[in-house]
Amino acid sequence: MLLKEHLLKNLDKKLASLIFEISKMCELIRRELPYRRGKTTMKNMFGEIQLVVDEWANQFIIEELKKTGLVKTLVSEEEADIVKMSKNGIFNISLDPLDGSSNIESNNLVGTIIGIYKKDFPAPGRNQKAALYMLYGPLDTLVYATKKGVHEFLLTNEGFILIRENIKLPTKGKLYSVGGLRKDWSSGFKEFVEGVEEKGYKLRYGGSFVGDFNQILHYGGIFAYPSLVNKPEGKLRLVSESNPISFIVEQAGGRSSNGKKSILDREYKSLQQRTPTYVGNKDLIETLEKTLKQ
Ligand code: FDP
Repeated sequence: MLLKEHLLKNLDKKLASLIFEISKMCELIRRELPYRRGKTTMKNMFGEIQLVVDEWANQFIIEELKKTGLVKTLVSEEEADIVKMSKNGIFNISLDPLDGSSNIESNNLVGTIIGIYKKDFPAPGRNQKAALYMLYGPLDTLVYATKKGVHEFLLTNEGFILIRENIKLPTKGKLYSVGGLRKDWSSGFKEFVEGVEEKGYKLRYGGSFVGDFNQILHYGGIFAYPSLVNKPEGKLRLVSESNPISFIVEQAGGRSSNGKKSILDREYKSLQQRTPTYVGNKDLIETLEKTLKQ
């Protein structure tokens, strides 16, 4: 089944149309990746040097979304403020145009992450109507989630075709994928990681949130970019990165946490806010929360 048919069968027309338009943008980003290489001289609001492709993908998605007339406002990792889109738009969008940019040079996994809301920003992630990511990898896949389930599509010459419907995390996970330097982890987090190592979970960390989470969705386990001693909120951006992935993992029967509660229930004051991010199988997240509390 093609993505368009799947969307129209399961969602209301406007949400279906928005997700389909986004999938076309991701397809074009995929095609442009080889031609948009190198660094700009600009920094984003997090002080990170923007790559040509980051900058381009950000502008491209914003312009294309404006054309749909469906989007009222947008927040992006590459924009300091809320971007006003179409007056009559009904959706608000969070965007990470190219997640895992440090993987571009070495040709490892990267992706695009999007959260879709009807509520205006600032809105906790729980208010998302849908979330999706596109993984630019050996295969290009798009995973979208609504409250009706999580589905995966493969980009082919015929378009995006359904390869997995109603994805649920495997009951018993296999992997752990953990960012940050071990010396900067809290003692509770070190203890948790030692525990999963003892239980035989295998370490697989690639340095792109989309890629690292995608393997947890398929094989089960936990992804963590933890709170660090000198950076208590960790690295990942709450609005553009952690909220959409948390929505997807929870719809797939897993859990998200900032160490204390679901990331989706975090209130926030600034678009720049970061959050410790733990996503994966419920049992592991529960053990982690208990260990961190001690
Ligand atoms: P990147 O800096 O390459 O854009 O938040 C962005 C992110 O990648 C995530 O995709 C990834 O999980 C994490 O940062 C990687 O950080 P480390 O380089 O510290 O491992």
